[in-house]
Amino acid sequence: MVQLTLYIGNKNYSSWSLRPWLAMTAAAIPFTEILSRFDESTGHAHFIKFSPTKKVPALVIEEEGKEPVTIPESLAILETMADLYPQKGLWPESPAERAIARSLASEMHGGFFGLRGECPMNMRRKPGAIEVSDAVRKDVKRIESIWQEQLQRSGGPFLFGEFGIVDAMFAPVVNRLEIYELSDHPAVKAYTKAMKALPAWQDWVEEALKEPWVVEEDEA
Ligand SMILES: N[C@@H](CCC(=O)N[C@@H](CS)C(=O)NCC(=O)O)C(=O)O
Repeated sequence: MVQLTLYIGNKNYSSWSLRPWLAMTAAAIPFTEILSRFDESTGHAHFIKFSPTKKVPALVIEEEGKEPVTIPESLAILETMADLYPQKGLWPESPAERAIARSLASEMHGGFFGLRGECPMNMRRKPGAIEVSDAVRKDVKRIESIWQEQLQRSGGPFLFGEFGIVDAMFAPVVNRLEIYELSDHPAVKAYTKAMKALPAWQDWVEEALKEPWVVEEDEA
């Protein structure tokens, strides 16, 4: 039997931590969570104890008789969950749908730099618009079109019907679009409603709101 330990940064701001935590929690995959706070004063030097990239999230997989394995990349953690728990349906079943889902998850993982850079995830922030660049507006347009197309194709409530990896990848964007009032597109409204109804999302937010730490650079 495998033992999974997921290291995360915090719940208010750490968007990369949210992704695997949300998917693993929503899919009822058993894991131990270790919250290791950011420490800007040292450049998060202590992360090196569990993450070779000095970033979170990091997943440690322990299996009897084998060397522990560490995965310090969110999308690779999610892929590994799909491998270890194929019955959880974290990717769509059909190869063609799975290919589209993988493409969208990769697009999120390796793109949307405007939105990610200017509009940090912040669970406790009250909604209010900020000045944003054209790059952010372009990212928002692309996200609106992905969500609209996928909700239409799948019938919702998530991008491929049931909640899966691709939804975990886009989850932090739901918060960003809402708190910076970046979109009033109907697909964004519908998807936000579905995400916020997820018990795993509600658990994450509840715990985020209890955190006292303030990261100035993430307070846009
Ligand atoms: N490509 C990584 C990105 C991870 C990442 O940037 N994590 C942030 C927190 S959300 C971090 O650890 N930042 C600390 C640093 O950059 O030193 C992934 O997908 O997991």
